[in-house]
Amino acid sequence: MSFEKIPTVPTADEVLDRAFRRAAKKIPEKKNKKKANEEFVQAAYLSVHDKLVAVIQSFPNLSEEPQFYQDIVEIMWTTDRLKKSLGAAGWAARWAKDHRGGLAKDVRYASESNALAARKKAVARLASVVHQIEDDLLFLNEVRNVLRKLPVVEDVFTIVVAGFPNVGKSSFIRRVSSAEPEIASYPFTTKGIIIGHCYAGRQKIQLIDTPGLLDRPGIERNAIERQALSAIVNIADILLFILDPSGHCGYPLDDQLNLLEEVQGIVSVPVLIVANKCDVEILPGYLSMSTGSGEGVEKVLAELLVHRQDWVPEKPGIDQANLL
Ligand SMILES: Nc1nc2c(ncn2[C@@H]2O[C@H](COP(=O)(O)OP(=O)(O)O)[C@@H](O)[C@H]2O)c(=O)[nH]1
Ligand SMILES: [Mg+2]
Repeated sequence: MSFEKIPTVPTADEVLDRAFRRAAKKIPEKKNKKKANEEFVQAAYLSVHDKLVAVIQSFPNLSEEPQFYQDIVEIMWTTDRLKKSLGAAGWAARWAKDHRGGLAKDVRYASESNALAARKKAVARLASVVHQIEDDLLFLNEVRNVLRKLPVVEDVFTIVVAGFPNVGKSSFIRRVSSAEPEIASYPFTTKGIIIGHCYAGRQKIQLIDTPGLLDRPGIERNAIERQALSAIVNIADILLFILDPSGHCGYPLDDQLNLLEEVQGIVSVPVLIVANKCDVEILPGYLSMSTGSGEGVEKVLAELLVHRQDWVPEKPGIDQANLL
């Protein structure tokens, strides 16, 4: 699923402003001031409740999404932190619901002269509760801002393309994709992640880039970057490692082979190694292609797709026939 549509999470003050604006509409039309104050409280509490419930419901249930998203949340903030903040919003929503009737009653049974004071007390308590989750709301909005820019990763057979910068990873994905690949952000790098798709018969295949994560020796990678790399690698059903023996990419072949060895140590899926830019230089003993001219590209794709027969979804989907 795409997270693009998660709405902005309001701040505590925005939740309250909205609630009081709605509540204020109740006042002028009522002759009976006590009744008006009671309805003000009812409306404000209801508005807070409904808004917070909407916030919670607009967040994806990560356990129903591909593992990739949970990994990202875990790396950036931890899923516990997210659960805690959603829980806090839920607590405030429930509080508003549970106290709405009682505090409105306080206004109703107050003396004429005390009704406004009772309303103010109810409003102050509501404001205090909503302010208690101020940081949680800010945090949820931060998560929302990252989630909505993430690439759309699907639970389909996935080819992850690795190799030094400029070896031809993006060119490969562009060449085999049936539509223009999408560029999304990956929060751990400044480079965009490229995702393309192609079809093998009716089976959808996903191709994904590893931006900015494999462009230097692993020893220079910090803990977060190692996790960020593994989140992408975890999606892979097969890894395509592209070498550029021509050296046009700017990295000596020895460095590329060292990186390859390192990558082979990280992944548990098969690794297909291909020497690119065969229009410039051929590396004996390796499968070769040119993502420039297109030579050999179909054969490489076919080799990758051999492995798709073993593919199983992360979770079995619902079989519609079983529902009937
Ligand atoms: N000569 C030649 N150049 C290529 C080939 N494939 C890609 N390039 C060039 O290599 C550069 C980097 O390609 P790109 O796909 O962006 O590499 P990435 O950084 O690994 O994604 C670009 O200037 C391409 O035009 C090829 O097969 N032959
Ligand atoms: Mg690229």
